[in-house]
Amino acid sequence: MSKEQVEQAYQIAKEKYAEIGIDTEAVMAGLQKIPVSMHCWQGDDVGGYENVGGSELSGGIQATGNYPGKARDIGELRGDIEKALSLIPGTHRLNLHACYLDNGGTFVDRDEIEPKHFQSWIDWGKGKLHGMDFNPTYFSHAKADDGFTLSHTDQGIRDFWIEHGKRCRTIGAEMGKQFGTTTVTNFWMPDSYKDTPADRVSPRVRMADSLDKCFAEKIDPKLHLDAVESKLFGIGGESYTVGSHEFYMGYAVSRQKLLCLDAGHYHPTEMISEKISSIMMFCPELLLHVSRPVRWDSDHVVCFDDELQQIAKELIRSGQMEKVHIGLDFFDASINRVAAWVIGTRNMVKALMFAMLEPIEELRQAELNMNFTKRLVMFEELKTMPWAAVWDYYCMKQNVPVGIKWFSEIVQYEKDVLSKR
Ligand code: RNT
Ligand code: ZN
Repeated sequence: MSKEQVEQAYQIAKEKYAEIGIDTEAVMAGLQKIPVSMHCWQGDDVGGYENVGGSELSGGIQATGNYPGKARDIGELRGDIEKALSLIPGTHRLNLHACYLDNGGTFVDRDEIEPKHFQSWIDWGKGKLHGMDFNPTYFSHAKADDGFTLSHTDQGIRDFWIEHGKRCRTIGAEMGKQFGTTTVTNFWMPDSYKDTPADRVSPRVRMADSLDKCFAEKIDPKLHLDAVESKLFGIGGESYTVGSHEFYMGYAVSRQKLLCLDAGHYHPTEMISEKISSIMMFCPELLLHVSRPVRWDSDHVVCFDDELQQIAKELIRSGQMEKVHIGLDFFDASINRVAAWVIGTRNMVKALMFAMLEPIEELRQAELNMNFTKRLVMFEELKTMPWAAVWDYYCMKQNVPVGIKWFSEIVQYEKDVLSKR
């Protein structure tokens, strides 16, 4: 499509939306202000650069596939992230894991990391990113090999991981300070039993106690916020997960922390879109790990499916986007990794735009009047409104490729860069 055609299609769409009371210009202006936190770990299959040549992934998560071209070092990863960001409309955030530290080639253990090990990331991100988010890495480490970290029976191991958590908060706060936007540091621990436990209580008591120790230091919430992430099960931890949904919901509400809802961490018919409104009533803010579960895997590339659309609608309808932090969490090693980032992140932004194009007041009114017929009629008609023309125009205005054109850039990048690795 030529520039003129994109504009023509947009003009028609703009008029159609105006008829139902939607100002597409305002939608685009609003959309531009919503950053998505793109996760660094799609680029190298969650390996990190703590050890030369990457680490063995543990903690019940798996990146499957062996597509060539994975980023072998920080430089390659940054290049790949830059390529992905150049194809995604808007200004976004980068979500880093502690194991992506820049240790200059000398091993630095998790209980020794400092802001200086992330300074090169911060310097690189300035001017490119809206900000950074952070995660302690409680997996792929000898002290996590038996499946337990902060809830371990051994006090020494717990202390090691508490120290890691504290240091990660300091690093997160430094990122928040240097970018001038709030960094969310998200705690996910794989602690779990493969088989039925005799005691479900004690590990949870130890986990809560360790987390309280990690969070003891008060940090300015403008710079930094803490989040905790639950999970249903992991590979090798099928029978009992210390950090279940109930555990973290109770923890987050009682400590006024952010709860992280990962779309892949629930029973197959349980949807996080249904949970958002309740969590926002009782937690100060909300973190999302937008992902896509498929059978046992919780981390497929985010598609423009029903659940993504519902998630975006719940967020936008809440009218409290300032309390929402949108992160992505998927890792697919079976396709071009840069393309995976672009597909998932563009879909997230696209779903937000689709949600913003909804005449929510009219829908609410129909519902208040018990006019469920009108509500259903409107939902169905909205699906075929020309929202894609608004999306194309938004991409054009943001100077990123329109439609499938972004993919030719990936094909070229694979030829020029990825295939030479
Ligand atoms: C694992 C959690 C967690 C990780 C990342 C790498 O099941 O979803 O968020 O995916 O920390
Ligand atoms: Zn997650």
